[in-house]
Amino acid sequence: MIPYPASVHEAEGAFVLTADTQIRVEPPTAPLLALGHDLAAHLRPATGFELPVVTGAPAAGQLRLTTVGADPALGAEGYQLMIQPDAVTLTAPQPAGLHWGLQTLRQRLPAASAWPTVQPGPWLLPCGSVRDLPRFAWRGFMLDVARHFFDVPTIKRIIDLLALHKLNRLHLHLTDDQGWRLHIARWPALTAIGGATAVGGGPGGYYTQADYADIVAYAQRQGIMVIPEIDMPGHTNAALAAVAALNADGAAPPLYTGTDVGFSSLNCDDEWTYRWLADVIGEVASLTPGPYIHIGGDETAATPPAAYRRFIERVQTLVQACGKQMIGWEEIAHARLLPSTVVQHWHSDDARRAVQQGSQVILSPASRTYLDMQYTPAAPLGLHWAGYVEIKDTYEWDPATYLAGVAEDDILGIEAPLWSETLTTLADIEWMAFPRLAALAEIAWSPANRCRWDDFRIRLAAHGARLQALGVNFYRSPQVPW
Ligand code: TNX
Repeated sequence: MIPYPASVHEAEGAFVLTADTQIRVEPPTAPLLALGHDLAAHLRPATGFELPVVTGAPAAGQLRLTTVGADPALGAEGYQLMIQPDAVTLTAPQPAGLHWGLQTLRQRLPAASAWPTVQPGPWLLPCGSVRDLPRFAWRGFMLDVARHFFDVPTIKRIIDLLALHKLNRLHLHLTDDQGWRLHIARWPALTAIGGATAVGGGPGGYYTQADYADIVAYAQRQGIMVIPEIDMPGHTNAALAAVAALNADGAAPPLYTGTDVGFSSLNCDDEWTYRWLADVIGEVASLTPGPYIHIGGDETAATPPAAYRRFIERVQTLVQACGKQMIGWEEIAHARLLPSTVVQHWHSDDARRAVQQGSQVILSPASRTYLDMQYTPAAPLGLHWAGYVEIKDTYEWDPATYLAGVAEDDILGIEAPLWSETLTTLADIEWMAFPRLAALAEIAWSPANRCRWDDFRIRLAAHGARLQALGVNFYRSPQVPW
């Protein structure tokens, strides 16, 4: 099981999944019925069993999903799983907890249960009980869809893999120098012009608002919140190329297909910039059911520092006016922040300033969690400005002691970003993300005293068979006894 549950008791015997097994949900509400059907859909291909979802009186041989009698101390995401010879009972106060418990249930079955075609079985669930809830509320993955664009089916596939690992945040880096990837109705040139290319000069692409709503809804059904990032005031060449009036001299620069950073900036002293931003942030907010909007704020070598601070404070007010909380990369801690603003650490000690201002922090230390770092010098994909990041590097650190002046209570959670300068396909994404994302998921979810590398690498080897069954193109690290 990855991430390893907070507490596990093993017992004798097993529940055997057969052609007669039913899935029973109680009470029969729409979210619980949907979870029952999800479970059946996961297990049907490999087992060949129907696994009907029923709502009547309990009977022997059932997989039961229920909120009845759940311990409220399990919170928004916790669950209890009891496996006995005659029944499997998953209990949680909230549907989200049942959803995470189902991922544990899937992982208690043999890896063969994850294949898309019928396998021989038998389908044994070892008896025992699990009581589980997450360490951190924020367990994230970021994908850069700006340097290279990835279509909706690719994003949905990634969402499925995040859910399997109990990750609950998908941060989409939607804009950068090389591309603007979300349609803005009042400014269609942003995507028509700014979305037309990518790193290396490919065709680019963008999400319509319907595409984006589809992603958000698909993620929501899997317990995952989507966080949109519109990066500013730097990383804005695509916007500057699309909307000439954003430039101080009124002249749009050409589109950019290289990989330099820090050369573009919005004009922070022009009121027109803020009127345009109010339109953009307003539309993004209206597409966002969650409470957060990420405004980037990183690597602004082309913005004078005082103008940068004023800019961040004004944008914070704009985000707040839309009823949202602002998130920004660590550089924003140089501005005056509201306590509700969240700061994302990536490589400096700016996060300490954020904590001193009362903000919470998301930890994404590049040398640990940047999934775009090469595994080794021989790895064909990735960069190495923060070093080489093997699976053990991603696993073996404790968020609570990582940054001086940033304690466990200051940490909203952790997130692994995947920047896409060198990545063009789903296979590339999977190879960079897995298995490092499994390591990140465990340190985000499991209690610190359960996170032991020697134990994790053995479980990861077994988990590899499951990833293979799911068709994931993962890196066979020599650190793991596959
Ligand atoms: C730094 S991390 C960046 C990105 C790059 C990344 C490459 C951060 C906030 N900015 O613009 O894509 O390094 O690893």
